[in-house]
This record gives sequence, C-alpha cells and structure tokens, in this order.
Amino acid sequence: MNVLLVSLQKNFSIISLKLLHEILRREGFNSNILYIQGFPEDSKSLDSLKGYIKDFSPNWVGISLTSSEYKYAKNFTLFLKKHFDFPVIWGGVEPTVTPEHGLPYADYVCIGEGEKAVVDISNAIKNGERLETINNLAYKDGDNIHINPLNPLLESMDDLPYIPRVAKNSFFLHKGKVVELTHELVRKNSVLHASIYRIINSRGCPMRCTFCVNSFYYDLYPKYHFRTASPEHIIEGIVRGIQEPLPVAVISFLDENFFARKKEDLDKFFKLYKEKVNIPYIIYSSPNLITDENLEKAMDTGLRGIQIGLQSGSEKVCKEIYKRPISVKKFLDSVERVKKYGLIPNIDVICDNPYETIEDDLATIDVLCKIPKPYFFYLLSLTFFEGIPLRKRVEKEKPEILNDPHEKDILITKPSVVNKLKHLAGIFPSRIVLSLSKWYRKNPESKILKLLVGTCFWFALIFVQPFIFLWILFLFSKKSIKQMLKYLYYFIDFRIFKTFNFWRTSKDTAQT
Ligand code: B12
Ligand code: SF4
Repeated sequence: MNVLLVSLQKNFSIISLKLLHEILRREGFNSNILYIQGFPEDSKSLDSLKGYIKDFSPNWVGISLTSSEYKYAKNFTLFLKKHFDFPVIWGGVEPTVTPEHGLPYADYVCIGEGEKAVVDISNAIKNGERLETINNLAYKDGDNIHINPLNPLLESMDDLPYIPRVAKNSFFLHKGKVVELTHELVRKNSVLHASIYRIINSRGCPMRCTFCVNSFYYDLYPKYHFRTASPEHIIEGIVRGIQEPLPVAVISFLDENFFARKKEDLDKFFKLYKEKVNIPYIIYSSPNLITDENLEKAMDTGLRGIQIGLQSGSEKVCKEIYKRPISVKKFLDSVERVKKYGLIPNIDVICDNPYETIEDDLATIDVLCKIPKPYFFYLLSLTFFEGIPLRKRVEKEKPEILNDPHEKDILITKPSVVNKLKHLAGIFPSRIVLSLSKWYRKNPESKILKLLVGTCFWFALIFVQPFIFLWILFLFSKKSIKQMLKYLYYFIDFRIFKTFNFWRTSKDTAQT
C-alpha cells in the first residue's frame, strides 16, 4: 500500500504532513512525502512529476493545504486527474474550513484532525472498501456535500510519533527534477540555512480572537480545548531533532500560546530543556500569560524572544472587533516585562482593517512608539480567512470589503501613510514619528507630509533597520560578539529581506 503525501508550501516546515507520514509508516504503510513548492508550469517539471508518480504508483494521494496553496492544489489535482486514476484527498486548514472549495477537484477532503483518518483511508483502500464511511471525510453526493462525523479530538499527544526535521522517503521537485530530499538540500533551499528548527507540541489556544482559525475550531469541535504533549515527550523529540545533520541557531516553538500549559508542565519543561537541550529558543504567548513567574523560570533556560500580539493600539478595536480582552496597559506591561528579563519582543500588528478609524491607527502608532527599542515587529494585512468569525461579520456588514484569502498575501500591507508610520514607529526615533502622526491627525491629506513620511520610511528601511537588526542580534547573542558573529553567518542570506519584512514582501514570505 503506497501513499503519497504532497506539500505545496514554499518551505519544508510542514509539520502536519510529516506527522501523518510518520503515523502511516508506523502502521506499516509505504508513505512518501513529495515537496513541490507551488505548481510548476514547465514541461520538464511536469514530466518529472509524472515519471516519479508513475514509478511510485500510489494507492492514494493526500495534499495538505492552507489558503495560500489553494490555487496550486487545484492545478496539481487537475494534473493528477488527467494522468492517473487514484483517489486524491485534501486535508489541512483550507479544506477544513471550506470543504466546498476542495470538492470540485479532490475526491474527498479531510475535515479537522487527520491522524486516524489517514490510517482508516489506507486500510479501506487496502481492503477494497469504500471511503464513504470514514470519519472526518467529506465528499460529493450528487450536488450535495456529505460530511461524515468527526473522530473525537486527539487527547494523548504523547502517542504521536517523533517528527523528524527531514523525514525518510521524502522527495523534492528541484530544478525541474524530482530528487530524494537530503538534509543538504534542505539546508541549501531554506531561509537562514535551515537553522531555525520549528516544532509544535500543542493544539489550540485558550483565546478565541475573531481573525484566527482557533475560533473556527471551537465551533467545529463542541469541546475544543488546549492539549499538549508532556515535557518528557517534547524534550525527547528535540533531542532527536538536534542530532540531525542540520544547523540549529534557534528553536522556534510554534505552539500558539506556549504558556497556556499547566504550571507543573512548564516547570518540568524548563528543567529538562536546560539539562538536555540548552539552545536559544523563541515562543509565542498572549500578553496575559507573560507573568514574572513564567519569565523568571524561563529566563536562564535559553528563552530569547517572545512573539506577542498587539494587533491594534485601540482597545475598542481589540475588544469589539477582535474579541481580545487585553488592555493596552496589559500589553505594554507584558512587553516591559519581556524586556526586563533581557528578552526580545516580536510584536504582531494587524493593518488595513476597514473597521479602524484614523484615531485607531494613530493609537497603534502611539503604542508602538511607547515600546523601548529594539524590538521586532510584523505588520500583517488583515485577511478575512474563511471560517473565522470576523469574515462572517464582514459578509453581513461590509461585503464590499471582503478579500480573497486564496489570493491575498498577509505580509503585504497597503503602502498608506499610517502603515509607513507604524513601520517607522518600530525603527525610527519615537519623537519624530509622534510629530509626524500629530501632523497626520491634523491634515491626513497633506502632500508634503506624505512625501516626508515616504522619505523617512525609505531612509529608515535602508539605513536604520539593518542596525536595529544587528542590535537585536547582539541582544539575542546575550551581548557576546563571538556568538553574534556566529549567528550572522546564518543571516547572510538575501531571503532574510523577505523574512523580516525589511522590504515589501511577496508570496515567498511563506519561506519563513
Ligand atoms: C505552525 C504554523 C505555521 C508554521 C508551519 C506551517 C505548516 N503548514 O506546517 C509556519 C511558521 C511556517 C507558518 C507560516 C504561515 N502561516 Co501558519 N500556522 C501554524 C499554526 C500555528 C499551526 C499549524 C500546525 O502545524 N498545526 C499542527 C498540525 C499537526 O496540525 P494541522 O496543520 O492542523 O494538520 C492537521 C489537520 O489539518 C489534518 N491534515 C493536515 N494536512 C492534511 C493532509 C491530508 C491528506 C489529511 C488527510 C489530513 C491533513 O491532519 C493534521 C493532524 O491532525 C496554524 C494555526 C492552527 N491552529 O492551525 C497557523 C496557520 C495555519 N498559519 C496561517 C498563516 C496565515 C500562515 C502564513 C501565511 C502567515 C505568515 N506569517 O506568513 C505563513 C504561510 C504558510 C504557508 N502556507 O506556507 C493561518 C492559515 C489560515 C488559512 N486559512 O490558510 C493559520 C491557520 C493561523 C491563523 N491565522 O488562523 N505557519
Ligand atoms: S491568541 Fe493567537 S493563537 Fe490564540 S486565538 Fe488569538 S490569535 Fe489565535
């Protein structure tokens, strides 16, 4: 029984597919992963893909996708259907939130968690049974879409297999040819020489922000809740991961809210991490969980930075539009605390929200100016992903402003004066930015102001931002020049301009 799992993402970090691949292998199925990175148009690549798939001759093909890969998944599925005759099954967040988008192309889509489904699908195909009774699958039944019941949520995350950084039996469409994926190829084709080791060991987040898929999962699964692997299981995975022949400058914990774990689990984790790993790491946390208690314990274990959502400096927007019950004071306190412990905050800000007034935007600039520099920040363009409560609200209240998440790049913000001021707030002297924003409040249409902000923006981007970056790297290196030079080696990589938003970004930001 051969299963082909396909990633169309522009990176090798696709944790879901690697996990499903390991589960299938553990159950005795012959699973291969194929990284295509988009969908190629050239005949050399298409011929190589055709040849590889013909040789492997899969009994079914699974494609994992978020909204960004929808177009590629559609074209790849049409290609498969033209040349082969096996079931094609889509899974991941895109088909989970909108199975109806996938079903004109895929034979089935998997909704929600797929660990049990992939094994059931493989067994059913092996035994010549139909797939229509398999939980989590949706399929077309005439003109209707039939959605099967969902398996219960996975509770024991310790039962999941170890997810390697580069899985066995992985293949890569590289320069028009499908080749076996090696660690060396991953290193050469990843941003920062693949030195960011990404892992995730929990599911869910206690918050339910209206722009985030978590809110959707709370509706999909009536008892949706936060789940995590045990500290022992997490550490065992990392210890194996760092033995793989790839550099590790930093471990990035992609858990949506790292500190949402129980106190005992955090204590154990910090202890084991320090003993057995002791490599710099970064995490995500909502401001309300950034407490002195947590930071004190984490501080000497290697924690270097925390990604924190501000989203908007307007409390009204945070509470009423995003349903984030976190005051500006709370946010600023948490950032101050992060700085107090010598850590680097990485602030997420949502831009281009049509519900925000000029005053709301200026409030965001104000808050960003209050954060002591240096800090990282991401300006994200509000994207109305399918399934999120905010999209439903916009559909009712302002349908004309809906954007298409299949096309939109979340990292490309509008080149407006307020967005430039938000960017400047993170890298330019606050006093100057606040004067400019005061001017903007008085006369938002001023052409001279627009020119001045534009000039400052480009000047800061070219001449100031690189120094801010070096300053951050110095702090990240715990003020050791030797360590900093070591990190700098990884950072000599022009894709970094996209990664850290130095420049206007493109779809390639998915390489992060
Ligand atoms: C880790 C993560 C990343 C990582 C790795 C991404 C990856 N695909 O592995 C990185 C940092 C690279 C990343 C980047 C981005 N991300 Co991200 N990311 C996440 C996060 C926090 C967790 C995903 C994860 O690995 N979960 C653990 C795995 C095991 O679960 P899973 O992915 O849900 O997969 C399960 C099922 O879906 C199913 N399944 C999945 N694939 C398949 C395939 C088959 C065949 C089957 C049967 C089943 C199946 O089984 C799996 C196991 O149960 C999610 C939030 C979330 N809660 O999902 C956001 C999320 C996926 N990201 C999001 C976004 C927007 C992005 C970016 C565009 C943003 C940016 N900052 O640039 C980029 C681009 C991503 C890309 N497509 O290339 C959005 C996507 C929204 C959407 N509708 O598309 C999410 C949902 C966050 C949100 N805003 O709500 N991200
Ligand atoms: S805190 Fe972050 S992960 Fe949690 S619901 Fe809000 S946006 Fe999503």
